[in-house]
Amino acid sequence: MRLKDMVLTSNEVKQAMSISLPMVALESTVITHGLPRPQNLTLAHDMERAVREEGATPATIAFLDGCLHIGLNEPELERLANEKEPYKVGPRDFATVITKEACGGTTVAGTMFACKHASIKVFATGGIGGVHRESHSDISADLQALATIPMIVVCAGAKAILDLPATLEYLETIGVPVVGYDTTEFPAFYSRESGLDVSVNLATPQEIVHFAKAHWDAGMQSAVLVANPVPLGDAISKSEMEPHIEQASKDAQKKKIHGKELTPFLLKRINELTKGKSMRANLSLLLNNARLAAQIAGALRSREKQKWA
Ligand code: PSU
Ligand code: MN
Repeated sequence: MRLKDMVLTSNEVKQAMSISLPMVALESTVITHGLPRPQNLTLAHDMERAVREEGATPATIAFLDGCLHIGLNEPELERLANEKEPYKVGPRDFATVITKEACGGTTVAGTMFACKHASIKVFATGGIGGVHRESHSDISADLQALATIPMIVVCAGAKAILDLPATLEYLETIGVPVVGYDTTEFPAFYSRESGLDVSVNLATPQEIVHFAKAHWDAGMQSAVLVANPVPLGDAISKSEMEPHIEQASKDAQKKKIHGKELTPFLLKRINELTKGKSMRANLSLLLNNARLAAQIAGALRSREKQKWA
């Protein structure tokens, strides 16, 4: 059996693809592991709505009963958000969920792999994974996917719980350009500032598409990472966040939490320590990224149309 035999594409996505409408992929680990219930389902709806409002079609990607879904209908989305023990599905877990006929949320890396299969070029997430502070050998599979799958990924930087300088060095090593959207500073997820530089600063979706095309025309096979800072009103300063992140990191080490449990544990613990403030920033940046990704998908479509006109 080939992957295509286990892929189910929703009617909405099929129709949109048949007439080449702009399309934005959305990941689902944020639904299954990143946010508590019921905020996870509300967020999933809000992200899809944000994409539609900008004139693009959302394709939320996830595993249900061992099948890889490209686009979920309403009952499927509700089921995923309420699933008791969903898997967190990175590339190494595809065979596990397929053979167990299980359900799971796809990570950034897992979602990118699905996008490659479905020929979706634009993807929105919250923050990518990277090199962890707790252990430099815990490097997210997201980085490997960014190195090898040519598409545009919109995020609010890497998650602040990571070692950001090490993550940026790694991105440079694997040839992934980091585009600051209207900023020269690499955003740090909850915060707009990190003290670290992006590789290029671009101000419009059209410029981002132009840049990505140049990257791929030059023969590169890697992704273009767009870093979109969290909206001002919901941003939390780095100095306010840092003690909470350090505390959460200490707690994780004390509890010997590692591997795929580490990121969900840290996000949850930080939400407790900030009394819900970090989750508000997280929700806000997710919507902001969905909007920008939809605008980029629109610009990409316009450019392709011009090319064939
Ligand atoms: N962004 C969020 N919340 C999340 C994630 C991203 O706002 O929960 C998820 C993504 O799916 C990402 C994963 O791929 O966290 C990274 O996990 P790890 O460090 O184990 O690779
Ligand atoms: Mn990890």
